[in-house]
Amino acid sequence: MFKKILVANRGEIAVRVIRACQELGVKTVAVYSEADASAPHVREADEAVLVGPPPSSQSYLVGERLIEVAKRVGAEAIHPGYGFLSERAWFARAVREAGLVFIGPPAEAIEAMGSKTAARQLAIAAGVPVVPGNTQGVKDADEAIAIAEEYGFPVLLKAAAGGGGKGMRIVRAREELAGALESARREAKNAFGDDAVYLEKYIEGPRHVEIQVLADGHGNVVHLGERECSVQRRHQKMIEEAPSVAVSPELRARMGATAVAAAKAAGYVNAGTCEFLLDRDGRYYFLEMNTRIQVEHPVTELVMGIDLVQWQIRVASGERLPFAQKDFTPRGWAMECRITSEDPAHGFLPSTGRVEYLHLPSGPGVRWDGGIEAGSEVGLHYDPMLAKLIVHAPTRALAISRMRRALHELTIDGIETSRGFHLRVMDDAEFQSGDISIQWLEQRLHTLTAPIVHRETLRLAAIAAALVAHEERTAGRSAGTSAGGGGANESGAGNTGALARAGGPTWAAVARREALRSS
Ligand code: MV4
Repeated sequence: MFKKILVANRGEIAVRVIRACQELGVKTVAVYSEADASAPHVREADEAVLVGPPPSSQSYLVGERLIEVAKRVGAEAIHPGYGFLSERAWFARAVREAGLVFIGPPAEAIEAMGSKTAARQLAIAAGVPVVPGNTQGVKDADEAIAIAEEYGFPVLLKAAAGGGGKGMRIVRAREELAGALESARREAKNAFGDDAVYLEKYIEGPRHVEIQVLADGHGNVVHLGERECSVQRRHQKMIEEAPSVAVSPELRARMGATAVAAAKAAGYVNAGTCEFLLDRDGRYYFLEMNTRIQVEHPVTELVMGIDLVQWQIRVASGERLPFAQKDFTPRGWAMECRITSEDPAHGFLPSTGRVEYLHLPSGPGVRWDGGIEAGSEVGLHYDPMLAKLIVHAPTRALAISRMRRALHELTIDGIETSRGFHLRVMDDAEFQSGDISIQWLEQRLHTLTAPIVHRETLRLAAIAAALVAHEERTAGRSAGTSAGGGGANESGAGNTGALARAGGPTWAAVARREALRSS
């Protein structure tokens, strides 16, 4: 096992990797930008090194500097987390050439999966089902029209170098194809420096289901079942769960075997994820492979009872996987809500400021993977995802109740977050039924983010306001203008207690808890 690992990331995933290292008895070195000097990942690590100014292009993305730091402090390996340098083949190669271990797949596997057309060719050669379409960039509009007519409209134009939806265009009719091809090319060129675009049949209303794989350097590859990731907005996932209501044990075994075949074909080692579209008839199509640990890995950890980040480190140090495929059957249900500094009431606009107060949920089946604390400054330099709230329960319905309970326990003051949005999803009947697709959230967004002011809520708010006003008048009469903090607290507690007794329903309990917490 390694003695010391450099964690080339920030936020919750840096903390997650540090925790895994602590449990393995491995020392950790954090790196940080000037904006992160007092961040939790810096404090939790055994050592920390400043690597540059706030913009990630001058800090977390400067691979050569991170490698230099690793060598200087005597780290033997680098864990890249997700995002940043995690899927840059050149970085994985540079780490290896510096005599260090990259805790992730070989550079060659990153490259093989990095080009979507190359990944499709590799998948087809391995007998992995892909969406009907071509595997080379299209030459021009005439060729694109010929291919589209072979498969039938609608078709989807995709950037060969792409991923994450950039350079994608749905084309529903022949007349639209030339224009769409032009704009897809422009977008692809801008985003990836490569204007190659290919074409697939467009699958309507599928689910996004992905399979976790884990491979060691001795040829052993297992899959750890699926994650359901359909609740997403603009290619940003919001809620993930494991297992998926749409995946039977039989389908899990088939999709799992497919993911293992794709991983083997790519010479894959370490943790990785194969993304699939699952259509309404239960047919599945390989989309791409994510060659990193993913944000949503905890839901798999909870249902499979395995620490994926520890196993990333173990296989990178040369250990063999001790598991057989039959060791992995999902137990219960896990669900994750991404807690972001975005304002759902205003189109998910990024929110910035200081976390003035933070109360974390706990209790049975609740896990918080976070990178913030009270006092943290949330700016615009990095991703708005602050933390993940993950629950585990025996059934999906109980996981939803548990998530609702945990979201109620969570208080984040000072910035807007996605908390309230998640509460509304948990209360949504369609979400509860599990009948969702990748289009579900965007179709439903309006109702999920519209202000809700029921007549009854208004009436209760008016009663509460009257009671508070009365309390203040009474307090003003009995206490002097220099009344101490203790007195004010007592009267506050008594007041909300009275409200809770008077009101009865949940609004009063919620108001009481929130008021007591932030006072
Ligand atoms: C598709 C598709 C429908 N048909 N391909 C989105 C990003 C990239 N990973 C591939 N994506 C899609 N490819 C065909 N032939 C729909 C999507 C898609 C999507 C996929 C997974 C999760 C969310 C999505 C949101 C919009 C579109």
